[in-house]
Amino acid sequence: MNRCLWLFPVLLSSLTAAEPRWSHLSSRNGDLPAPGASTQQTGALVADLDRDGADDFVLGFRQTAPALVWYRRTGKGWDRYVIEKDFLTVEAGGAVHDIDGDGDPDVVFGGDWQSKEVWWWENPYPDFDPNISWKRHVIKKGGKTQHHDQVFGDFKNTGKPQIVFWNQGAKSLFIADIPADPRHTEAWLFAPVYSGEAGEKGDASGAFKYAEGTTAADIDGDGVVDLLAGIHRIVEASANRDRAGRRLRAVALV
Ligand SMILES: [Ca+2]
Ligand SMILES: [Ca+2]
Ligand SMILES: [Ca+2]
Repeated sequence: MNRCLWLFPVLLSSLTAAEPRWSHLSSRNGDLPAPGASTQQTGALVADLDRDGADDFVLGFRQTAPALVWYRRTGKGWDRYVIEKDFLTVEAGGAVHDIDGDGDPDVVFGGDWQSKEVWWWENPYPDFDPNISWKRHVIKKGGKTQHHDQVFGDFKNTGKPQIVFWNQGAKSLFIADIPADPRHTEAWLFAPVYSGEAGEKGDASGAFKYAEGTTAADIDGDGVVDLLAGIHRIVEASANRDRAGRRLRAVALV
């Protein structure tokens, strides 16, 4: 009993210490620079793009240019850098990975219902200029529209991550290996991980009836990362590999 009594306040104090302290910062108050004129800020991605040990973040837009803005963490606040000065209709989502293997994290975003494209931007580290766009490359062009959510992970257990992205217009979740020379490969080869219904319900009016969401985690603890998407868990390829197509198997969770 004494031991329990002694542990209890220790637990309480550790829980108290772990509670985050939140501060509300707003461009309206001048805490951060305003991103741009678009009133639809679709994508948000956290990553340490300048590799200084402090997380930065990227916002995506789809009404007016610029399409992507990076908020770079500084000692005093945040500096605004334009990653994509042009107008694109960026969808919610975004992913980060060192696609070209040069040591810095590159970023991915997909187009919305008006776009058939998925893109990646080449991080120019360490030569950053707030007003010079990063070089944009095409991962997907053509086919169906809307690409709401992407994730990187070594789902095939090959030793090198792949990208998985939704293509809501195709009712499909696609997987693509990173090409050997991604800087000079426009439009990557991709294959469906899953196609069909994925529990989409839509809103009260019947609109927005599509599945979305992607994340990676080793759900079954076998050491190979699994994919969670929509309401389905997609198990890793190692156990269910099609020798020719490497298609993964979808397992409905609910
Ligand atoms: Ca940083
Ligand atoms: Ca890179
Ligand atoms: Ca697993």
